Amino acid sequence: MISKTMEEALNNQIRLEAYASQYYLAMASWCDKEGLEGAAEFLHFQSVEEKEHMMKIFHYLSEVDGFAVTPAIPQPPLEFDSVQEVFRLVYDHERKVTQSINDLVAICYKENDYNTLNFLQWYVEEQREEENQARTILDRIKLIGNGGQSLYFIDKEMKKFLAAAQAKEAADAADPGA
Ligand code: OFO
Repeated sequence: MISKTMEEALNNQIRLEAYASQYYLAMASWCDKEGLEGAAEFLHFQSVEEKEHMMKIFHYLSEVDGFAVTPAIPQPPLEFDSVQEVFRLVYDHERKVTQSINDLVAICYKENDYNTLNFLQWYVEEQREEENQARTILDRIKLIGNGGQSLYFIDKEMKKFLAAAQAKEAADAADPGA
């Protein structure tokens, strides 16, 4: 059992997660085109993660007798000015998602929906980590700067961020309650 207000709010979140998945996929493709293999792999991985975030809500809605709406997704941008711009946009988007999760939590209290509140705890934690990760990447890119070999070093760093994200995913899968 879920209220219409909560159902609609969760469907909005489904749309946002789906857009994040497409957005990061478009960024991955641009990075590939620019020869930034490490950044592309990282963004492909993030894109799949966002799809999983979407599906988790999708299944939750079915479980509580709600209706999960398959979202229409607007065309994301396909061209970017620089790898720095890409990760600034990732950071902006993650902050937007965090705000949206916080709004959902506020609705849970208004609706006395403690099931959904409990379900959303995973997202609260995930957003803290994702926002922190995006900010750290952006800081690292700024630190490396715009020198001659900067793109080479940025791309190398991105492979390390990917390895860390993959290790975290493996740890979460091994111990989902942690
Ligand atoms: Fe779905 O966590 Fe990023 O946006």
